[in-house]
Amino acid sequence: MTNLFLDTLAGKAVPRPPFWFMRQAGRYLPEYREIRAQANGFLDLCYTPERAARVTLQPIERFQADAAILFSDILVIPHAMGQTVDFVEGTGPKLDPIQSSRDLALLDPGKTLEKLAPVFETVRLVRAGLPDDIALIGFSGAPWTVATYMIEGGSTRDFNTVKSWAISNRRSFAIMLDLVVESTVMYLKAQVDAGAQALQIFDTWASAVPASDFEDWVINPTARIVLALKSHAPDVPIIGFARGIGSRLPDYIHRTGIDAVGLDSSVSLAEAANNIQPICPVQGNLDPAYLLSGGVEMERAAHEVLEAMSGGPFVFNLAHGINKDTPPAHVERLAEIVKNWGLSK
Ligand code: 1CP
Repeated sequence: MTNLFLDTLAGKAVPRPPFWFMRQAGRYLPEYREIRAQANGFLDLCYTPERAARVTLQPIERFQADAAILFSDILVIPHAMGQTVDFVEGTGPKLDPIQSSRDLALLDPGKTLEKLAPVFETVRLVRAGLPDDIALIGFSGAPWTVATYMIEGGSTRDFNTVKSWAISNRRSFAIMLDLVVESTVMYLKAQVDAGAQALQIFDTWASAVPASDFEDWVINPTARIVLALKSHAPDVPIIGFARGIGSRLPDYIHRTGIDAVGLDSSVSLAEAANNIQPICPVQGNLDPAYLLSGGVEMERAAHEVLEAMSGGPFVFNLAHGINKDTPPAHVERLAEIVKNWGLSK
């Protein structure tokens, strides 16, 4: 049975590039909003396997992506370690921020598997509901990105709180990254055991890290997760997505040990084809603003990405998550463009 997504990540030749879209399950879909409204909050949706499995499968039913991504969130890790995490309607995540080594001492990765058991059940339900030619992707946040929420207490624009805390409390910050690594390794291994066939590690805020701390805060924690997963499940490919790191990409790929890399839209197609694709399979990188706009501009931009990247191992995706105001018809049209790619040649 061919599986375009897994074959591509394994470096095999495929008839057309596989595709999926970051945040393909979510608020832009009316069928998502319907299930979301039945849940008692966002975390309740993540922890109710039947509902989480249904929203994972919704984009597959609507536009037949080549991969489904588990419906969960990167912030279930601090939640599983005992931090208070809440998703406030309209304002995003709110956490009781970690401010001292005393707060840190309260975090316990030991309950990760027990607390996240419903997520693993979601993975089993989704895998059972998917045909063999559609892959199931598991995921986590990278330790740096998860730590930004744990210390800032939510989303931030400037990262001043987390960065100054990390700089003034280097030992405590290293301990905190260790705790996140430990919990994340258990979380990802259990996703694989339940049926995830590939993993993506989201380092959405990697660009905020100073070059002098990049090794300690981004490379090393990610490399430790990759190494642990490779000893557990050597054949499960790991995609690293460190947003906005530009010229640091080759170093990030080589030194973390990831199998494939997600690219944001600041990476030009020439740069991707000439300098990144020779290192490993790439995934990306249509800016979601083109998907939001739709029409001929979206078609042209999508064809440009396909044309530039199809010479090597390539998974078509967006440069970051789908905007919540995106018309589902635009997403269906984009899926059609990728599926028809190559047929007319
Ligand atoms: O109420 C809702 O429905 C909330 C919206 C929502 C959704 C649909 C949140 C809250 N999380 C999710 C699901 C989600 N989150 C997925 C699942 C599947 C899919 O992609 O279809 C994934 C992979 C994530 C990952 C995630 N969560 C990231 C990394 C990827 C990215 O988008 O950069 C981050 C940073 C988060 C944190 C988060 N979760 C939710 C919000 C509003 C935020 C904050 C984002 C921010 O700070 O800007």
